[in-house]
Amino acid sequence: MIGKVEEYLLEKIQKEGTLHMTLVDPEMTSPQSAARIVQEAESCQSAAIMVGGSTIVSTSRLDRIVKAIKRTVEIPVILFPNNVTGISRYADAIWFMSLLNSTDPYFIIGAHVLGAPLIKRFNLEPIPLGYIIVGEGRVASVVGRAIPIPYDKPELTVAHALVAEYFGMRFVYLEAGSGAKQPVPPEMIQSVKRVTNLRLVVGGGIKTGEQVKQAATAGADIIVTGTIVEEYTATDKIRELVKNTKHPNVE
Ligand code: 1GP
Repeated sequence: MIGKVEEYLLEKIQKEGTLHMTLVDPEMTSPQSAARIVQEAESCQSAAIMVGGSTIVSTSRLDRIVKAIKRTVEIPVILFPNNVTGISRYADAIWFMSLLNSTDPYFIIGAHVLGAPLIKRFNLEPIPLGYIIVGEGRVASVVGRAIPIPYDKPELTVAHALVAEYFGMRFVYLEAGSGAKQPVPPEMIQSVKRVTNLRLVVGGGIKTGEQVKQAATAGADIIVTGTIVEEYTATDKIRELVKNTKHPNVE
């Protein structure tokens, strides 16, 4: 069943075209600076806040950060879990994500079996998502034991995305890895967009308005940036990123 947050995202994509989401990594920030970043993100029209990071183990720290974010902004807060420790009762929704190119069943289905009852108990909205690590992969691929798909093999990424679609997932995420030197290439985004009907999320290494524009033009429905807003005083940067989600096909 489609919940409130997913409904909000789908409507917003329909109306506005590509969206921007701001990712907060609880290990890289304090509750105070998370609050500052998300306030700026909301004022720059970032569509939602994602909270997660590859190596989170402290759920109490995660809870503190999510609470601080919820106190500060109205836009939805969506968990981006690396493991069962990435679940917080204070968020609105959770990407219920399977790492499709992991070599370890734990990251494909195992953590999910452990986490699902908790998600139910906390009344979090699960949004089903196929997660595919490509290119450099970075820490996400080490932690998730994935074999990243090389950038020159878009057909393999398409095959994984089709699996997500046939399994009934509604979103697919092409992840280059946080801090990747080269974001997901537009050709790979295009290939996936052409073949599947899924909403397409793209992230990892996106730092400039130009890169946002390229990903949006290639067909990304949601563009996620994390590292860049930790490095800068966020407002100008986020404004630049959000502005460039609007590509020529969209008013
Ligand atoms: C990581 O795709 C996200 O999971 C964001 O990456 O930190 O490089 O923006 P960055």
